[in-house]
Amino acid sequence: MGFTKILAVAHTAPEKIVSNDDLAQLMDTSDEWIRTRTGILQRHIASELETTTDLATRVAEKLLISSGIVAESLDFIIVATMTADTVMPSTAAKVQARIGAVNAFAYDLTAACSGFVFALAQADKLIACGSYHRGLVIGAETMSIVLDWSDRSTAVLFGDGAGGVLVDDSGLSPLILKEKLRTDGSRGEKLTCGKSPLKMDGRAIFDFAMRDVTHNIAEVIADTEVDYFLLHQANARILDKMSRKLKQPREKFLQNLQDYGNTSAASIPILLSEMMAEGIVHSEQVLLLSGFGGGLTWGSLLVQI
Ligand code: 4VN
Repeated sequence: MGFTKILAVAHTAPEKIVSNDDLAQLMDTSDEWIRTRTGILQRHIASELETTTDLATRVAEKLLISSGIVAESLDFIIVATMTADTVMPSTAAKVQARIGAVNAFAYDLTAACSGFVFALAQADKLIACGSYHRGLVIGAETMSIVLDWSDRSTAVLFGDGAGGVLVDDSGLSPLILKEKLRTDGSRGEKLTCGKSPLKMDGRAIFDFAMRDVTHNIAEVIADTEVDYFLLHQANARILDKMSRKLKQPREKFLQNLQDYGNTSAASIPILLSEMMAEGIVHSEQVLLLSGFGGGLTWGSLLVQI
C-alpha cells in the first residue's frame, strides 16, 4: 500500500551471437565502420524458433523465481514491444497464459525505443491508484524480424533481447522522483516500421536525440545529483555527445550496446539488469532512465530504486 518498488530485475538474449565480421560477410560493411560509428561489436539474433513471446516469457519466469513471487498474485503485465509476434493476442496476453498469471490483466505498449520508460511510468500510476499491487513491466524485441537485411545503414544497428522488472507497492518512498514523457507524431516518418521493414533517416534521428532528448534529460535532472544515466542503447557516439552537452562525466553513462546493439524497448531493462547483477547499480542510487526513438517518442524518468 506504499509506493512503487522494483523487487526484481532480469534480462535474456538469444544464444546466437552475430559479430560485425559476420555481418561483413552478408553486406558491404566492416567491423571498423560499425565499431567507430556506433560502438557496437556484436548483437544477439533470435533463431527461427525463438519469438518475442519466448524472450518476454523467459524474463517473466526469471522475475518470478528471483523474487519468490507466485504468478497468481500478479495484477498486471505490460510488455513494451514493437515486434509483437501477433497484433492480437498481445505478447503480454501470451506471457500471462504461459506463466499462469490468471489474475493479471495484460497488454502490449507500443512506443518503440521509449516503450520501457513509458511502461514503467504507467505501471507506477497503476500502483499509485491503489487498485493494483503487483505487476511485470517487460521490454522484449526481435528486431531481426523487421530489419531490411539488404540495408547496411540499419541492419548493423539492431539486435534481439528482453529485460524487465517486477514491481509492487511496498516502497517507503517514491520510485519516480520526476518524469517527462513526450511524443511528436509530426516527425513520425523519420523512423518507420510495420507494413514494410524498418527504415530510418539516421541524420534526422541523430539530430533529434542530440537536441530534443538532451533537452528533455536536462529538464528532468535540473540540479539533481545523478549517480548513473541509463539511456536507450542506440549509439555510443550519442552517449559521448550527450555527456558533453549535459556536462556530466562520461563514466556515468552506462553502456552495453557493444554486446547487444540496439534492442529498442529492451535496451534499458537489459542495461539495468546487467548493471545491477554486476553491483554497479544498487538501491539508494538516483538513476536517470531515458528512452527515445520511433513515433517520435522520448521520455526520461528520474528514479530512486
Ligand atoms: C536513437 C538513435 C538512433 C540512431 C540514429 C542514427 C544512427 C542510431 C546514423 C549515422 C551513422 C551511424 C548510425 Cl540516435 C536510432 C534509434 C532507434 O532506436 C534511436 N544510429 N547512425 C554514421 O554514418 O555515422
